[in-house]
Amino acid sequence: MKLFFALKTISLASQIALEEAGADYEVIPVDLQAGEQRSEKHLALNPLGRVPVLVVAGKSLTETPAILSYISRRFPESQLHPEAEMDIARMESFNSYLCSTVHIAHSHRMRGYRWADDVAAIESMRKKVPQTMSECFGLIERNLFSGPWVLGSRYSLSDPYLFTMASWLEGDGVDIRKFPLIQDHYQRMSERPAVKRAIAKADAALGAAARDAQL
Ligand SMILES: N[C@@H](CCC(=O)N[C@@H](CS)C(=O)NCC(=O)O)C(=O)O
Repeated sequence: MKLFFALKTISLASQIALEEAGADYEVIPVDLQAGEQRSEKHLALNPLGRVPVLVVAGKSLTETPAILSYISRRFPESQLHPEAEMDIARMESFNSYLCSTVHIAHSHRMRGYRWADDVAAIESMRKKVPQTMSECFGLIERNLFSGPWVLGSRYSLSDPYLFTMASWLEGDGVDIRKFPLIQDHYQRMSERPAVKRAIAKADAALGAAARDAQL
């Protein structure tokens, strides 16, 4: 398996899940700043021009909820997927909220050009990000998060997904301390060996890519 990723993006959630599952995979950096996501080569993998892309036996999988779900089913022993139907539905509901609402709110900071051409409109969208991200995380803290993990006592795919988005809060102008449950979750996630391994592996791949670029 090959995971096409970029630093500080949602691809970290899939990478943590691969680490939790003990999967054998390779990470391949995509340079978003240089626009590599819009290269012919990357568009052949993901016509949307985004990361992550998980390539399995030559086939591309895109969209974080689907990639996470694939990893949990491919590695059932990892227990990343709950057994009870209602827990599975709650996990999917949470992950859908992150994908369809929280990620979009965050994207208004750097990708406002997707929704408007007018410079003032783009700036107005950017300015609203601290408010919309605070509202999203407020809802998670009050209504969606059971604790100590998203679903309660059971660690699941929702945890690396939430952790990755919580890592964006500072850059989005939101103080994580406003959300004590999420702050505690973020801290505990940071200490998980799978999270440390994922970050180290991504850093090493970027180091290698930077070295290759200099050759
Ligand atoms: N719905 C997709 C969103 C993927 C996405 O937007 N990824 C961002 C990074 S967080 C990206 O690749 N952006 C590059 C661009 O917009 O040019 C998912 O959940 O995987």
